[in-house]
Amino acid sequence: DAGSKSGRGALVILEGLDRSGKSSQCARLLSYLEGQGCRAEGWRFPDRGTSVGQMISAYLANESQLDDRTIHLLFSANRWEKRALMESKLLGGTTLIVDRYSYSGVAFSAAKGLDIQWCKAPDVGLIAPDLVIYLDVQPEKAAERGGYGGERYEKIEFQKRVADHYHSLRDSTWKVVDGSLPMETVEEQLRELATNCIQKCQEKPLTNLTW
Ligand code: 2DT
Ligand code: MG
Repeated sequence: DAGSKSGRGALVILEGLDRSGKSSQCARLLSYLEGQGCRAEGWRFPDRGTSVGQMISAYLANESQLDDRTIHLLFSANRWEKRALMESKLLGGTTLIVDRYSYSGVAFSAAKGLDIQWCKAPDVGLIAPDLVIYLDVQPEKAAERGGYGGERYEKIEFQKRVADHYHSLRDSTWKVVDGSLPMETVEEQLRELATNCIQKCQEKPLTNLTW
């Protein structure tokens, strides 16, 4: 069963544009897994609760200005400062459902024009996800969903470039889910993907992100 104490937890990442439904779906998936007796936690990046996270949050709110490479490295540092805890949770059998990870890091910074290899480099050695679910929503559709919250990056032209970069990052660990389908349909697909993943990776060792 998905909640077996014997194996490690799974690292499941949700990625997608702003307003693609990631946060709602993460919450729904988490409560489903908990209801199944599976040990699971919901995480998100940026984690705005740390001191690095507070610098990121101020930048996103346009309360501070930072050089593009500097903010990129802060986003990466914000994952590095959580790596040890992430590893111990996973090895202890807790599944992590994570709203954004290194793919957001690369897609958003590359959309500003930074070199992709340069963007990938600082995240080498973070824990590699077992599953990346990309919620695929057209930038125009995402923008219609109650609009954006006014943070930096929440502009349609920018989101289109982010979408292109996400596209080029897709690899074998990715599952693309049509995020424009009804919420319940998306939810059902995520349940199935996550449950399969949790079962399959129980006996697999953790690996590091190499891109
Ligand atoms: P939320 O709206 O999900 O809080 O994200 N971002 C995120 C980056 O540019 N680099 C990163 O490494 C991460 C994790 C995406 C806030 C914004 O931060 C962007 C949207
Ligand atoms: Mg946002």
